[in-house]
Amino acid sequence: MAAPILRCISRGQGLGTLGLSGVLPLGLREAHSGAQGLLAMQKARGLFKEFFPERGTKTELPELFDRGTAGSFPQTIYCGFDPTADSLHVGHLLALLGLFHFQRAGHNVIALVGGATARLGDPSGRTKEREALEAERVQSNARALRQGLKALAANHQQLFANGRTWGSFTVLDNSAWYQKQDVVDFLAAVGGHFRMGTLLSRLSVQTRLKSSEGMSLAEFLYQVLQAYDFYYLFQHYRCRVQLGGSDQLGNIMSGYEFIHKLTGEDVFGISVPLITSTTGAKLGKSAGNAVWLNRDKTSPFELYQFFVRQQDDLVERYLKLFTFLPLPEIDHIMQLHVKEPEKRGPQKRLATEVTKLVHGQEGLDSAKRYRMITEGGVSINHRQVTNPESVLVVGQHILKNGLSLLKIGKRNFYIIKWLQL
Ligand code: YSA
Repeated sequence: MAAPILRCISRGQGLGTLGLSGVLPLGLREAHSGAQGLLAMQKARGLFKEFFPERGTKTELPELFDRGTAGSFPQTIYCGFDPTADSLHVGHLLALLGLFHFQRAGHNVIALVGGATARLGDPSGRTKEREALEAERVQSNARALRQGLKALAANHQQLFANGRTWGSFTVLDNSAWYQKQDVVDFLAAVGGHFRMGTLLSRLSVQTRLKSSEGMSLAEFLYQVLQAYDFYYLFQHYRCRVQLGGSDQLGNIMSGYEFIHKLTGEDVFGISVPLITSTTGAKLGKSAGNAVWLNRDKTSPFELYQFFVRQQDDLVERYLKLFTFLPLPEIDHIMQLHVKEPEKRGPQKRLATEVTKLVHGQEGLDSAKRYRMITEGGVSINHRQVTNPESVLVVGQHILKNGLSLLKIGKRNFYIIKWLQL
């Protein structure tokens, strides 16, 4: 690495005075006026679960994000995603939504692809070691994840920004700073700042050490790399907050301790709750129950169906977590649901909002077309077609005279004339 590994900002040097300039744009005033700040609002939605370190979360952390208090605006927040597969999934989406909320409030966010960390495998929340991934595989997965993150951020901007000024969305890959890293230099500079007792005390490590399989050194060192990333982003991007699922808290704490030791500065961690399946397993690749965001792996229709099938007891929570709908509107949707539960209004709204965010209007339209077919809303030549993938058969769907009679819904009839058969 060309840059020095540790560039120490002297203890006590404040980062809290980056300057509050300009007038609050209208969109932000709308979103953040009133007594409730950004963090309190997201806590009320159930999106932000834990804040770290405890002692800073009553005053310092909220003040970082709310204009007019501490005066350090905008902040930079990051969340990491390891490319262990070639697509993001619904669990990742929740962490990404956490970043989007900060971006909407005018802060700069970084989605960090773990092109280096994925080679080691994060032991957090795992009972078994990850299958080792070859470098080329990780590289191509990382490329796919970077694309996926950028596409989602672009959809988000296009669908919701409405000319408002938001913070930036930057995609980075930690292989950029580990690729040329000399291992001896790294261990000599960084290793001395970590205490074995603290590293060993992490739940992720304890769980694995107690398992029959034990834990590899590569996995054990994972938290050191994630801690160093936080430090790197703190130094280069003034990033003071790391966001992640609850399973990431141990790794985030390691980053906090490392940065605090070196610089005397406080940084913070925020967690989002883990989305689980009906059996309680964390939704993701490891449990084999991932709902992917890449349409080649999970089609827009399947994504829509995943959300439309959610039970009544979860749907309100998911509307708060996975959509940007204001809380009063969600209340209203739920009140209507009590009167007409058979319409599954909240489920349809949830599925619509998420599918549109992930796949855009075109993806949502395609999901709805598929849904209409599978629900028996389409017939060709008076025969219902319920498989959207079914092939048009000459003589059955296309009559000898080159015509088809298409019926969509109850009232829409079309005569199709095929020019070439
Ligand atoms: C983080 C920071 C770094 O500097 C470097 C790498 C990382 C990646 C991190 N250690 C990790 O392995 N994350 S992950 O790829 O497994 O998931 C990405 C994010 O989505 C994490 O914050 C994770 O907690 C979250 N996530 C995954 N499945 C989830 C979920 N959040 C909610 N519900 C789920 N089912």
